[in-house]
Amino acid sequence: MTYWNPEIETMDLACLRQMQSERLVKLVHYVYENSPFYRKLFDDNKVKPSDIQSVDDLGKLPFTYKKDLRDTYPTGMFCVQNKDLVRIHASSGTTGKPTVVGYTKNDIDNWAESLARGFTSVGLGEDDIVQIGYGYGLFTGGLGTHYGSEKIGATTIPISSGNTERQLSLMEDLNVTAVLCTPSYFSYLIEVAEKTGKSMIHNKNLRIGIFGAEPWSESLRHRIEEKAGIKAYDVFGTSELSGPLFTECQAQHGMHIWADMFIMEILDPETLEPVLPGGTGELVVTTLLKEALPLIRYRVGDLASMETGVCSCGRTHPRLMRLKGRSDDMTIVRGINVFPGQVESVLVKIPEVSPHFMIIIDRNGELDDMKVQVELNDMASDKVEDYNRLRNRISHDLRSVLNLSADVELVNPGFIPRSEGKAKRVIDNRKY
Ligand code: ADP
Ligand code: K
Ligand code: ZN
Repeated sequence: MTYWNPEIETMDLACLRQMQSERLVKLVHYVYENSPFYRKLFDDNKVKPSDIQSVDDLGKLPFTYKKDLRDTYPTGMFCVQNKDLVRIHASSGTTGKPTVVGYTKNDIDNWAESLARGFTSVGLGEDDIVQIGYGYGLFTGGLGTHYGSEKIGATTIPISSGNTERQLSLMEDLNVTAVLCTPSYFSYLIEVAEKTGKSMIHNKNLRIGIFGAEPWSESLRHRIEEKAGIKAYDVFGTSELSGPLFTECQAQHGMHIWADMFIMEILDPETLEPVLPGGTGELVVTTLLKEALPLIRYRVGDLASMETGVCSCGRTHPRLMRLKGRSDDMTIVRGINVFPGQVESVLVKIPEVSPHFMIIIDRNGELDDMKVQVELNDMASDKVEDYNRLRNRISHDLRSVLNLSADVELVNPGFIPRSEGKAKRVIDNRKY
């Protein structure tokens, strides 16, 4: 078993907790002294830094929100002056106005450290050739994973997103061993490779994919692993926390959240109390080491669950289980919660369709109508009776997963727009 930082990664839980307490105490003084935003937040909530003596006092601290970043746009929550900043990124604003995030030299190092641990945990090292298909630029995906990959000494190819033919040819010509991009883009790469007659499975060197930045399902993992002949791992992060940060280890059972750097809470969205162990709730994160933009009890906006036992890989740090989707990505149709991931998990089990789909919601009088456009692939037959049978099967499977009936429209291969980054899965035409 190889670790990047064995002492920290396998540290016993009591020591980790002690470390968290010490860092949390320092953090609350740091933000109070260095940021007018935090000083006011603490004062308004009648909390003094001296009230916080250990992680047990975490619940006394107020929450922070994406809205705070927007209200103080661009840099009102930063705790350092310009001379200490070495980088700025901005979120793509998938769910609203963009936000700006900043980094000191140490912030960049810790971000890379977090990924170096994760990349090592899936078996990557200095002999690997890593193709980075996340977007470079203001989006954190490209540069973030780039620094992590270089940190472990892997040969890093900064191709960025897009340029599909080139992705495939470089992968082959340079004997790439690992690819990083969104799972939807990788599915598209597989599709294009198949069209040109060379399935990725013939690419003997490729053994690892690290996919994230958007929700994806366990069934899509199996499909990708089978079609490309690789091991596929999940990676999670958000720009506010730095960018992509946490990956699964070889156990493929949750993404290790490095507890020396972050405190993760899973809270009941109604009561804001911690959920029972293993339960689903809102992900809330406190950054212990960030300098430029520390976040206290930040409401990330994702629904998640965590596991805390020691992992079979020997790492003691808690694991964030596969995410269902953002709490604000969830669509409510006729009173029922719908996550695009649920639709995906149905479709990947059906050989005649591709995992590209679009959910379209309209309002018909008082009722919501949900339509799912599903793309056929080359395995679909063109006989009418087969076509109807396929539609019925998809409708039936969707109903049993969603508890909701949806109109299924089968569309031709290539009909659904492909994205190079995060895929758009829902068009909501309802007027509110
Ligand atoms: P933006 O908010 O502009 O989309 P971010 O890159 O910060 O930019 O997006 C972070 C969000 O992306 C997370 O809060 C989460 O909803 C989603 N996300 C990232 N990685 C994953 C993943 N592995 N599984 C599910 N969702 C993910
Ligand atoms: K190398
Ligand atoms: Zn593990």
